[in-house]
Amino acid sequence: MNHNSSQSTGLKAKFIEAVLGRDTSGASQVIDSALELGLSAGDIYINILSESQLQIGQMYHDGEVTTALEHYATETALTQMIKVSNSFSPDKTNGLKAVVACVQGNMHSFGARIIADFLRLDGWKVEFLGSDTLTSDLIHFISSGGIDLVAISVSLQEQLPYVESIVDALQILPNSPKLILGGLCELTDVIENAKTSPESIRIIDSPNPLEAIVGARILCNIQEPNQKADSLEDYLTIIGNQIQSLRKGKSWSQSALASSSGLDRTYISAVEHGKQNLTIGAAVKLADALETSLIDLLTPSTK
Ligand code: B12
Repeated sequence: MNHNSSQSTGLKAKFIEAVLGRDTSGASQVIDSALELGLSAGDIYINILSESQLQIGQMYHDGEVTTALEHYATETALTQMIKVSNSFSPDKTNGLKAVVACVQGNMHSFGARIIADFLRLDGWKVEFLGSDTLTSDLIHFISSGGIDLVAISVSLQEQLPYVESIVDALQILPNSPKLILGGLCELTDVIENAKTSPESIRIIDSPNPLEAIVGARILCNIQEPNQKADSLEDYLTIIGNQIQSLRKGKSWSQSALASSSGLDRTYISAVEHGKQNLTIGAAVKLADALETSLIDLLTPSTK
């Protein structure tokens, strides 16, 4: 494990301990330490805040913590996210606007909030609506116009009819925004039922928020011409080239990057050749080793 990964693992444990001990200022101090240590936004969001949310949320689902404590944990993490989000700013804005919301009935707002913050850090102007948004109100909100992308989080099968209503409503809007769907629910039927064009909708079935960013960029066609990615394969090739050029910029062999990142050399070789769908953990390790931010590593076309 490299330096930053072991730091974030230690900080995650401290954050969970503070939250379970209802020590709000202790939890805040953990995130202050992460920022002072220079951890990247991606590292703090993914390895500390999301991981803690998953762990404490699972304790709630297993009956080990009360609803009150789970809600306190969620709100504490969300408060810290504001601080983290305010500590980083995008390299440049892309002039596009996104609305991020949880579909009607979905109380799992945490993941959607991460997507909202990652989009903002990727240069989007973002309106985040939080949990459980009434379908008719959401459609009305979007109909005001000027919105390029709608990102909807879905967690349970019973929410699918609402998603279908949103898909149908978006299709008939003038300048209809693109739509990305994600969350903890199987969504492929939505596209089949809606018979919408694949150019206007994309399902992201990965817990990796960076895949949401990539999907959004592809849908809204904001790659630079020489970086245009039409598919995941294209994107992996672009990322592979980016990692290789950062490595060569340090005059490192693949073995040197392997030892610095704690990853296998053959894995790095596959990544550089665009043959490996990077896990989020590996992306964080590579970004740390190459001394770049996760977002900059994975969205080279913003440079
Ligand atoms: C925390 C939690 C809760 C919290 C949510 C707090 C909050 N404000 O978010 C509370 C306690 C409210 C809750 C309630 C319930 N929960 Co719950 N919950 C969880 C838990 C433990 C973690 C979810 C989480 O925050 N993960 C961390 C975030 C960062 O990850 P994420 O949500 O997956 O989001 C990422 C991706 O999915 C993706 N993504 C998410 N949204 C979007 C949107 C777009 C556009 C894109 C591109 C990507 C994307 O990117 C995100 C960032 O990495 C999961 C267990 C699990 N393993 O996931 C269960 C889980 C999601 N819950 C579940 C259930 C069943 C429920 C309840 C029905 C339980 C109950 N009987 O009351 C209720 C439902 C409430 C409702 N109507 O929505 C099930 C869902 C199963 C399913 N899909 O069929 C899970 C999987 C638990 C389980 N193993 O059974 N839950």
